[in-house]
Amino acid sequence: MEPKGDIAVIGLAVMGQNLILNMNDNGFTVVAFNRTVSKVNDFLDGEAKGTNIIGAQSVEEMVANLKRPRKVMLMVKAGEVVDKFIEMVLPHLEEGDVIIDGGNSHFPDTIRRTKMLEEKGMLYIGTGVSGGEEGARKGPSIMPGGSPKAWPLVKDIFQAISAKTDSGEPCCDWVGENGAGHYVKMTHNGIEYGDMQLICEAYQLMKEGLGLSTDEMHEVFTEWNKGELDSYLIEITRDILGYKTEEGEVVVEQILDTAGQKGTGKWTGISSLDLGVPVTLIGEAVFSRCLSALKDERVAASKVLKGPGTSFEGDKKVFVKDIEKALLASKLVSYAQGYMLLREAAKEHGWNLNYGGIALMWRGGCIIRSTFLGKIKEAFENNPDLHNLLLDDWFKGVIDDCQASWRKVVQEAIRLGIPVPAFTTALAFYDGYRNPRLPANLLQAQRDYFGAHTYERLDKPRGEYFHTNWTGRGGNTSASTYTV
Ligand code: NBP
Repeated sequence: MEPKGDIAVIGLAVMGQNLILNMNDNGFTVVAFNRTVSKVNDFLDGEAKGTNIIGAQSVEEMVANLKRPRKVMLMVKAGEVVDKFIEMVLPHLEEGDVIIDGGNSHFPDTIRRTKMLEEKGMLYIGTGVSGGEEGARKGPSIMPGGSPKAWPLVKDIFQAISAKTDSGEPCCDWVGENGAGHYVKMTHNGIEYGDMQLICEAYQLMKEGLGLSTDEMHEVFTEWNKGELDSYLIEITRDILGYKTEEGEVVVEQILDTAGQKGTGKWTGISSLDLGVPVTLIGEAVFSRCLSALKDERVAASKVLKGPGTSFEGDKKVFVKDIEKALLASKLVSYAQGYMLLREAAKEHGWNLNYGGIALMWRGGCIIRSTFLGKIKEAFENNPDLHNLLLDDWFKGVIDDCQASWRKVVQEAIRLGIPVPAFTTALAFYDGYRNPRLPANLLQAQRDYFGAHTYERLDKPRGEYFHTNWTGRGGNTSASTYTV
């Protein structure tokens, strides 16, 4: 009998099951497999009952049910498990077959796996899938990269199951070679960390600084979601603040204030340090989670360390509007930094990234989805060579409009002793980026003073290096290998 399966999915946890059901809804025949095989039967008897989904009891049976070229998608825990399954599946595949990793793999692993599989004549895709459980079921944002020849083989399936923008475009397109898809997903998650941190800072300013109740803040977020900030994260924050148990308990206020993390924000920070890109807002967002995790230390310190002891004295309504503008301006900086990172990574890895297309992929289905992403797409449509989003007319106009409020919010937060690291770093980046003369001249002098690291001069061509014998004792020999 001819095999019927269009694609196999290994991994029947929340993401795998929902993606399979989504594929089935879109008319594809999916073969399901899982390490714990009993879960295959549970799935077929439960959620998958009455569908065309085929259950496999072994890798052999799974592969035998697939049409050629075979497509096997892994939706399993990232890390060694992916390598283990590749090893298990590989002997049963033939040249031109495709293995797809849809988990949150780290991009260097995807680069390595693509190379290894291509050397064996197979094709590989590493794809970010964003949107959580609901996205997987109803339409996630999908960011595939890897072997370019694999894209036409999976395009129909991926674009059919992906989220769609309001104008019906799929939130899924080819990102680039080897690790590009997972890199873009990692950056997405980093930006998600930044957006969440900004929202949390706005919440703390309103709660501690202005003394607003959760009901009042629910109203504020309801309003914000009707304007430029309209986004999934503002929407769920509105709902969280409005959520009460039957007994009237405001659940968010009962939650322990220590944030967890799974590593994608940290990976983004590490990559930005490796590439020398100042992605400061995501860095602060990761560190803020780390600081929150020091709960016991913070509680102890709160009894010893004093703040300014000041309180807010202005017009609360006006200040809430200022916070909205500070949030928007900071968010713009965060996305500009994220795109700076993508640009540098593309240069480093030889990826030809479609920047507007990436904004479109994030437009629907994923956690950072927002109307504002349409503006990023427009910015790259207007100028495909745009060097920095902050230089786009729309971005510049918004920052001009928000700047006074942004500065007021940061000043007031500092006056009140309320930590707003993401708002602050965004503003510091903005002021640094627009400054033609930073104090790095002094820094270079210091480096040259203690380590003879040399410096370039304003009045000489770039690439010509000078050393000063600052103390009269150091001599005129400059360092060639010692770098600080
Ligand atoms: P998990 O990340 O919890 O992984 C569960 C799957 O991995 C199951 O099939 C499990 O098999 C298998 N597995 C594990 Br755990 N250890 C294994 C091992 N040592 N050997 C073989 N198989 C093993 O599932 P998920 O939350 O559905 O996520 C799947 C992927 O998608 C992950 O990479 C995740 O980071 C990514 N992702 C998740 C979300 C989300 O919202 N959850 C969103 C976006 C992306 P078993 O049933 O036999 O234990």
